Amino acid sequence: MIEPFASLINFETGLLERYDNKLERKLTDLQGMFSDESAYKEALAKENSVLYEVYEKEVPIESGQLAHAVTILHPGQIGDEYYMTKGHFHEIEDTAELYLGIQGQGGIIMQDKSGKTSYIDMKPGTLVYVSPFWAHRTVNTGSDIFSFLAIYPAEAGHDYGTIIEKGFAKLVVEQDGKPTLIDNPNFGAGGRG
Ligand code: M6P
Ligand code: ZN
Repeated sequence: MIEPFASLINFETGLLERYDNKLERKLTDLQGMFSDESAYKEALAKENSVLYEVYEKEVPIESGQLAHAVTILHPGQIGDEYYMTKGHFHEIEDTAELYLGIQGQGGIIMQDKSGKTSYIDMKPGTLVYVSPFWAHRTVNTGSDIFSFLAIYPAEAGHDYGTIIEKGFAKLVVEQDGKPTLIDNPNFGAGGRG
């Protein structure tokens, strides 16, 4: 049993205050995931930049508990592709997740096991229901930080392997100054994207 508790999302800064754990994901953590390999290498040669940070409250990892975290995704691109999270299915596949946009402009790409995708634009207040069995990855399509809250069953777990192997069927890229979805030419064929 844990006692009820509260943390605080600062709507001015988009940050979670009074978090327990912080996770940083850098360019090297997304090796092989961006479509434009030479743009990736060029960016990495300059700096192993932090792409996003995940601030989470700690709850017991057991059935009935709700994990929750605020992710700050930095603005930027690798080639035409926006900075993004790794993306994952849940290990316990039949678990859903809620995403709430807090600050900035972004989007979420979701994909089921057959490769069917769904893309939803996110701004502060957008509440996305990520259905069970759907992988999910967020992108920052703005020029400032994109911050969002995620709430999910604590025991759900992260399956990154399927995404590393197959990628997402669509890439979110900037075209004519706008976020655009294009087919991932490498989908299913050993990753990238
Ligand atoms: C959200 C949640 C977390 C996830 C994080 C970063 O906060 O879905 O579970 O870890 O985004 O996404 P990823 O794990 O795909 O890098
Ligand atoms: Zn998830």
